[in-house]
Amino acid sequence: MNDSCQGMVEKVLRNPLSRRKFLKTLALSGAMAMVPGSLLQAATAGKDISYEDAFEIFRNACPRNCYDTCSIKTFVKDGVIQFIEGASESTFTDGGLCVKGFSYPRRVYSPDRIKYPMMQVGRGSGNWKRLSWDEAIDRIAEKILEINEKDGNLLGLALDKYSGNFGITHYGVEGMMSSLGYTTRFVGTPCWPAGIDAQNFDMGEMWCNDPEDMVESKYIIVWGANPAWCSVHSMKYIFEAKKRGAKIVVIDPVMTQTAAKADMYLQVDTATDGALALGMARHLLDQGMIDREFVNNHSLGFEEFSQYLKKNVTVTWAAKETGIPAQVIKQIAEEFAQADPATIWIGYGMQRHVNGGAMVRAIDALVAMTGNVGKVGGGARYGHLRTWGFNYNAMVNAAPEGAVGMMDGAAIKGDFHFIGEGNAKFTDRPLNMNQLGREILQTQDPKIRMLWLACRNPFSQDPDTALLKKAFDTLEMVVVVDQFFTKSVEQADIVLPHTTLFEENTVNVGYWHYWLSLNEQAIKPMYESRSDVQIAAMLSKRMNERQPGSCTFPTELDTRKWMEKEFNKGIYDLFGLNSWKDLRNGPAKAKLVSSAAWHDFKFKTPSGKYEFKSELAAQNGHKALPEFKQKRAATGPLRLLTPHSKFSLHSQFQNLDFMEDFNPEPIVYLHPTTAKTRDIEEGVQVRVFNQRGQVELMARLTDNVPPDVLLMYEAWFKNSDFNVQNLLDDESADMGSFKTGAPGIATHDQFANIQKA
Ligand SMILES: Nc1nc2c(c(=O)[nH]1)N[C@H]1C(S)=C(S)[C@@H](COP(=O)(O)OP(=O)(O)OC[C@H]3O[C@@H](n4cnc5c(=O)[nH]c(N)nc54)[C@H](O)[C@@H]3O)O[C@H]1N2
Ligand SMILES: Nc1nc2c(c(=O)[nH]1)N[C@H]1C(S)=C(S)[C@@H](COP(=O)(O)OP(=O)(O)OC[C@H]3O[C@@H](n4cnc5c(=O)[nH]c(N)nc54)[C@H](O)[C@@H]3O)O[C@H]1N2
Ligand SMILES: [Mo]
Repeated sequence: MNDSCQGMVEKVLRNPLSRRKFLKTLALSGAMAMVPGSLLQAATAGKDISYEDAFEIFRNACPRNCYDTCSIKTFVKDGVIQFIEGASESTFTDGGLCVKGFSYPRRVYSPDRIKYPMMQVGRGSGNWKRLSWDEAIDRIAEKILEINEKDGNLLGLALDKYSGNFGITHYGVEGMMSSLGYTTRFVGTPCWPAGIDAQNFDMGEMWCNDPEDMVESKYIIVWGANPAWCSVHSMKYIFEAKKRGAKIVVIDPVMTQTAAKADMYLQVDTATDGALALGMARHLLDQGMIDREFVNNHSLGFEEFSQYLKKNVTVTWAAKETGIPAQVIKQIAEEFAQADPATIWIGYGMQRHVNGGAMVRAIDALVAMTGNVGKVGGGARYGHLRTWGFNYNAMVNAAPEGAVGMMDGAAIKGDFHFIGEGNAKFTDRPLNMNQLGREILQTQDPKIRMLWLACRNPFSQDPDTALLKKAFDTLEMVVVVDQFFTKSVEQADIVLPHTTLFEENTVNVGYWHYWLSLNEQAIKPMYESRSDVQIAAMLSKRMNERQPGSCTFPTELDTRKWMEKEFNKGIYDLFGLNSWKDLRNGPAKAKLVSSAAWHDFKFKTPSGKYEFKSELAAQNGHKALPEFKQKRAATGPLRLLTPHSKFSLHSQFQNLDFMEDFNPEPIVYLHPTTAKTRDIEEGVQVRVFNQRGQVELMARLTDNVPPDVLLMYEAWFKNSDFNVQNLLDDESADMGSFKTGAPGIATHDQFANIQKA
């Protein structure tokens, strides 16, 4: 920003009204991330207004399932949120939020919020009647007791919860279920499980470098990720690395906003990335461009991997598979191997395929054989859970005396489930979250009678809407805890109003950066909303009133006390805190020994080394080596990609008035040649369809997408029937079961056709 621009900004920022308007404009234009937090601070600090005096300031955190998990500063006057900003104390958030983050006040004060507990007379009818909390909870308690009475256990009660809010205390929902008895749990994750397993096989754990150390990289490949939209705060590190001379390469079938900022963009054929990585590996082997020191001392099975490459892989073959010219494959392989350090950001979008886990393993191998694992500025970056060592006291609840469950012991595996301790004899019943409809329809003895949805919106986020609807029709009661009348709420009997992040206390960490943020209650709960743990306490109270001893969850609960109880010595030591109260001064960063994951080369694999050859992978039904795995055979003429939008986080945010202004309607993007063969012109209404269903929306022609691809972004437009899930099936990804208890989902291995509406 130049001086005169800076002066103008300062002037605008001095007036609170124009300041807010300015921030709003910036936020909505997506330019906010470009304004340094320090400038916003400098513009007001010690000048005409000091916001410390004018407002009560609270610490908050964005609890959405997002790389960035932003630290927020909230400015309140007379009990009303006036505006929010990114916390400047976090070098990651760096004083800025994303376009969605800046819309939060519109979310809190949206007239569309669910205000009271309500009951729908006839699912899908829209005939909602207000209930008191007492009536709502009583109906729910009655149904739970009825199920126990009928079946002799509570396996007919199922929980489906995922990532609506990752605040640590929200694991109280799982605790609530455990405290009722043994129930059915939808396990796994629709998000990143194939890659998690892949990294566990290769390195023994998913662990990534601090994203802030990307500034040290000399070569960055962003492989199947779109941080310009999905992790806006990471872009400053990529830009800084570029400024210091790094080359940025983006590999994606779609020419994304991230690709537009790169030095080089490779439009790879979808789901052929494994071939590309292996082709690069073969070329490096031929050229002798291998880090022998790493391979010899810290890895296992490189010889077998080399043999595999020599026998099965050529650059010519890789070029044919991927659509990337052989010369380019050789060039980026050599550049990657020569740069020191070089890193690959392995995107979650890339692994949502039937061969997604295998592709991640091939890419990991490329990073490892060039000696970039364990290096500052290097790394096969995917994600981490190293800062998640809380107490999870809200979920540690024993089942009531005499509760009965599944007999086959330890049925739920993986690190990602928060389930009751159990009692040696019984466990919960795990089902695959990614096949919700199918599982509800198939499960018997006992059948699923009642479903509890919290932090989860399957009718917007799960495949095959028609199948899901059929499954929900078999359920006797559906309870949804949410903030808005979502597509899933439309299919519920009872809806309970949930607070927004500003109305409760919790604590947040990320799975990408290493920051910890407090989330303080900044305003009173709006209307009659309550948080997930408060609802659990209300339910426990009523269960025990109706049948003493039927629920072990606490019956009274203060969200702040529960937040406090989450902290322990491990967390304090890791973040250098004396007390959680220190976080009132701002978020804290983990005191890392090194910014590099695996800096000590002590891998957590069975051999303690990086495993090019993994027996564990073989034991789990995969190839021991990171071999090529074929993509899914097409089930329709065009591939359908439905990745994440700039304006929404899954089903959240796009329903707010700000977003509707900026992104008023859904769009399908297709290549002009594909459009031409179907007589489709720019801007016309089209029908995208396949065996499962259809959607109608506007067509946009662009060569940013390849000719074989239809691209539309997942999102919930509240005034439209548009739903990408009408078109998806529930095909599984190759990996995920090992660490998350269920395979991932092949979200991007979907096919459809298109014609004029
Ligand atoms: N087609 C397609 N489908 C996809 C994907 C894709 O790329 N394409 N991506 C997949 C991925 S990566 C993910 S992570 C999943 C996400 O799937 P979900 O986790 O289901 O998605 P969200 O829309 O983020 O959140 C679900 C609901 O939680 C509610 N909520 C927010 N805060 C709270 C709270 O504090 N308490 C309660 N009880 N509810 C709350 C929100 O209002 C929202 O309705 O979707 C997957 N589905
Ligand atoms: N604005 C915004 N930010 C978000 C989210 C959001 O919904 N909106 N969601 C959050 C969540 S839960 C997640 S999981 C992350 C997701 O973050 P990302 O992984 O960055 O995002 P996605 O949109 O899922 O997919 C990224 C890219 O993968 C590409 N892709 C699909 N198939 C292939 C393939 O076969 N090969 C290659 N090379 N690329 C492929 C898509 O074209 C897309 O551009 O973002 C988080 N941040
Ligand atoms: Mo996700």
